[in-house]
Amino acid sequence: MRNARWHKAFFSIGSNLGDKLGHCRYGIASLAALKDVHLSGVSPFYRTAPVDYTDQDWFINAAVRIATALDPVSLLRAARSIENAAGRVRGPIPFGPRTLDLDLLFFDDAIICTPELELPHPRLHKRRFVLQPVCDIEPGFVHPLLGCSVKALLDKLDVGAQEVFTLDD
Ligand code: PH2
Ligand code: MG
Ligand code: MG
Repeated sequence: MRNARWHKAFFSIGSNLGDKLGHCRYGIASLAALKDVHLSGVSPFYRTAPVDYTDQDWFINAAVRIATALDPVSLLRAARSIENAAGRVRGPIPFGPRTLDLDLLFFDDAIICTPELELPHPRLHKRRFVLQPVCDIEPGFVHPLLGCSVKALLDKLDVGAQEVFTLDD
């Protein structure tokens, strides 16, 4: 590859159906196996209480950082194919149960707002299950719209809200 520019991106990984941990591991391994994608950071796994739609099972969540020569939309589409390969069925409940969810959070400092892709992810700054694992990888990463670090965003969340435990707890 000549003159490809390499970008930094973060994904949130989640599952609350079936073999949750297995699905998350499959998602991470499949992202790492993509052409023009290299894994540069992986968080621990967390057990997390469901948010937004609470009448569903707890999730396993994690985050990864990658270096990629892909563009954001190609990366998004590749992630959607991986979700589908993990048996993801897009049901009627917007925030409902899923075998595998790979959410593109950041792509460098890109700000994108199209029907297909919104960057940074529009809800990431309110979600402990996203911010905690991203902070495990790179606490100083700056949210390009909010202008503060992911660690500062994590510290702003209400104490006690949104239970997040490491898998060993
Ligand atoms: N994903 C959702 C909705 N709610 N809650 C937790 N704890 N973890 C998730 O990954 C999650 C959620 C929709 O994508
Ligand atoms: Mg999601
Ligand atoms: Mg998603």
